[in-house]
Amino acid sequence: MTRSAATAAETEFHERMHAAHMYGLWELASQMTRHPEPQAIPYMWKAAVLEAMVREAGEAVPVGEERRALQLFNPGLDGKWATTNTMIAAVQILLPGEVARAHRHTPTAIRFIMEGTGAYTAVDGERVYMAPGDLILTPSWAWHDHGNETDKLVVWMDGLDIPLVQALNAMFFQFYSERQVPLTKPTNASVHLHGHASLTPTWVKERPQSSPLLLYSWDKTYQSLGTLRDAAGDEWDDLALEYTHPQTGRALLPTMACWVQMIRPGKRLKAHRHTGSAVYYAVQGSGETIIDGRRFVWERGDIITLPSWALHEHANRSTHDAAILFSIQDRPVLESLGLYREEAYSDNGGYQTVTATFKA
Ligand code: GTQ
Ligand code: FE2
Repeated sequence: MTRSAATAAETEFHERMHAAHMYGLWELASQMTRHPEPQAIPYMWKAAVLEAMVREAGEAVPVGEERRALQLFNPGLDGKWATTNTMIAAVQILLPGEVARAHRHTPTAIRFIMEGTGAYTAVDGERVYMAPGDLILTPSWAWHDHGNETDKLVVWMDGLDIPLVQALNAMFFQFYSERQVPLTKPTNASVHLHGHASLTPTWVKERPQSSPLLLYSWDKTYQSLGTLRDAAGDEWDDLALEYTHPQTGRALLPTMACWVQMIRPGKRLKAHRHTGSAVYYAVQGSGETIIDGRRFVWERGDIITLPSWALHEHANRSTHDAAILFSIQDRPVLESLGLYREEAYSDNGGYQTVTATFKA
């Protein structure tokens, strides 16, 4: 048999095999990558763009059935509803007097308040009031609506595990029969019950997978960061604190962890990489994060997405002011599946060589 005849026979066999919905492993070997090769890319949404766009949405789009939330699409993910492979981040605005209709869904949500004081999210009949820097949880399948009875707009970042829930074919969504869920608990009830550092009420027998504490106030968070100002910190993340489930000490949510980290003035942290993706929100100060050799210069209000296994290192650009990053991470998923791995970067004293600077 000639070489071209063999190739023709081979080609014909492959065509018939594909038509029968089969592929040879020899055709797929390139997908068994030596390490993760995410399709999501590192990207940054600048505060000025986010703020202008979300305000414009406030004028152009009424708050109808759906929430007025701008979903941050990762440019590497071909129009998929995703900021990382597992999570979506969004920026939501609620104008004075508005209510976002009550609903529930299996994706879990967090809100990190960017601007405005005194609006609320009601979660399963409990109103949780917002102030800048507060972290508010909406566990999977909990009824929720948002309301703003103040005379100023409120803006927050949403973080949800929507792409993960979609990949698992576990999406459920319902509107509530009325616009808002009747209140059945006092305001901030979860804070009164569970918001006592290291003191957990013994009579509460439920151990929900998501934290029963729905509000982590900026006051307490900032105070903790301040108290730790002279602590050792971490070589890669400096003063990084994980928000914890008050009963178990574990991640806040089964699918997402939340961190807040202070990078002290003048600090340049070392590079590392790990499985799992993250979305950062710059709460305060200014700094830079080098991701796979590219410099992302950030300031207050910017949002940055970090794909799995990307090398990254953070630095504070100021020598006198602290910089603070809030982040959501899918690490609990990787950990519970035995897929979490991390690796310190050891070349060049632990610092990457910068080859480019990010521009949107
Ligand atoms: O505010 O409940 O960005 O259900 C996406 C889905 C926000 C919300 C989002 C949601 C919400
Ligand atoms: Fe929702």
